[in-house]
Amino acid sequence: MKLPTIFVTIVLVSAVAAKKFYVFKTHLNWHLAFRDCEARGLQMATINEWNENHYFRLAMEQSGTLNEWIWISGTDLASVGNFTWMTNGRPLSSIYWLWFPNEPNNYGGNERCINAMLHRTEAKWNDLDCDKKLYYACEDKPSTCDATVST
Ligand SMILES: [Ca+2]
Repeated sequence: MKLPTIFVTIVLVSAVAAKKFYVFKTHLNWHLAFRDCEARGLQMATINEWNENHYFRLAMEQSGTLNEWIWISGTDLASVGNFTWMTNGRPLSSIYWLWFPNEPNNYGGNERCINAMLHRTEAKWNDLDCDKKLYYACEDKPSTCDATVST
C-alpha cells in the first residue's frame, strides 16, 4: 500500500543530545504515524530513560511544539493496561513512568496509544484514542551491532 505523500517539517535536536528526535508537524493517527516513521527508515520515538525524556522535551522546545500533543510509540494495543513501547516491546517500567497527572485514565474506554504533552517543565505521557490525529515524533533506529563484548 502506497503511503500518502506528506509534507513535513523535520527538526533535529542539537548534537548534545544522546538521542535525536524528529518532530513531524503533520497530523496523523497513531498507526499511520508509526508507519511513516518506519517508511523514513526511522522508528517512532521511544523513551527508555529519564535523560531521553529530557531530550524529548528539548525536541519539543526546539521544534516549537511545547503546546502540542505528540504521538510516541507507547501503546497497550497488545494487552489492555500493559503499556509497552511498540518499537522494542519493553514495558514502560515503573522507574521511567512519566505519566501526566491522573493518567493513564483510558477515558471513554478507548485510549490505547500514548502521546507526550507538556506538564509544567517536563514532557509527560497520556493515553489517548489511537485514531486522533496528532503531530508525532520519530527517532533513529538503534544500531544493530551495539552489543557489548567482554573479554
Ligand atoms: Ca488519557
